[in-house]
Amino acid sequence: MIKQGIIVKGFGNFYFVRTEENQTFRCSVKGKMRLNNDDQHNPVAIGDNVVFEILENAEDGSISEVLPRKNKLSRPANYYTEREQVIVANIDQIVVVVSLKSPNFKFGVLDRILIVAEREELNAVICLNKVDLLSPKERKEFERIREIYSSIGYQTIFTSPFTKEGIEELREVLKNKVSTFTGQSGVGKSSLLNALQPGLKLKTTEVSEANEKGKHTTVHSEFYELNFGGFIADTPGIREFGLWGINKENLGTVFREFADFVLECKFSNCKHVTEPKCKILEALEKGKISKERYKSYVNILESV
Ligand SMILES: Nc1nc2c(ncn2[C@@H]2O[C@H](COP(=O)(O)OP(=O)(O)OP(=O)(O)O)[C@@H](O)[C@H]2O)c(=O)[nH]1
Ligand SMILES: [Mg+2]
Ligand SMILES: [Zn+2]
Repeated sequence: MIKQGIIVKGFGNFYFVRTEENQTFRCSVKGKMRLNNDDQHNPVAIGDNVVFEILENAEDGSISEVLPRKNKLSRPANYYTEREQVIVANIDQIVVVVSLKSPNFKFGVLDRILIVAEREELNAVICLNKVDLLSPKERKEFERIREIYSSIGYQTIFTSPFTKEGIEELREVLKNKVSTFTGQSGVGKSSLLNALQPGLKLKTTEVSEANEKGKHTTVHSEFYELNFGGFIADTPGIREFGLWGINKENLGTVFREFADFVLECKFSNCKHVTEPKCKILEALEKGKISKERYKSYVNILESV
């Protein structure tokens, strides 16, 4: 029998597909589909709408087709290739989780994720997590970072799964939407999900004291149904999505607060670094663009 459903979980070579009738089948991907997908590490990802055939045992299935995606988040499959590994498809919004310390905050990591959200025209919400760890002085520093992003229109929430700060606000954001958590390993994605929905009991691990790095506790991506409405994917920690489609020419347009200025630069191919009559440099001078975001822009410009 041929059925259609959504991939809710990927595990090894298997994908768990949920149908409209709320039945879940463990599916593999037809060999032919793998062969036809040379440039992609995996032909399917969680969130994908797929067509599959139920096998004789009535529990397993075989995926034969992926329906067109409305959007996708991917990363290079590994350090050596440009092959794309899709992490999640067909979502309504991204929740980027960051922390000030343990692991330390990095503008570049957040900004690279936001670039991809802009490219995919996805709403991005920023969770500034682990606020319970902060001294008053550190909290001020986190507030300054928060202001940089809220002033350019991103919804920002201070959160802590321990003190429950921000958890109710986060529930409102997620309600009746399909979302995904993303961010570095150890920032607290799985912990936040455990706080949002007590009973889930997702695995979490302490961040290493020695190198301030997370331990990649979450190793597969999975969608969870929220009991207050909606779905959210927990995904393994990443530093960045792939910046496919972003080049030196269009980078300025995916920094959302740059958009108003870039059209006014004297040169239409302005890179906003040394050119005369550059509106971005002018805006930076006047404090209309933050130094931190501009610095990210320059760093990323060198890398694309
Ligand atoms: N103090 C404090 N610790 C937190 C908070 N959120 C998470 N943690 C701790 O940070 C560590 C890492 O949390 P995880 O939820 O495993 O992080 P993750 O983002 O899911 O990490 P990966 O699965 O590796 O990507 C755990 O020891 C958590 O208990 C918080 O708000 N405050
Ligand atoms: Mg996790
Ligand atoms: Zn310019």
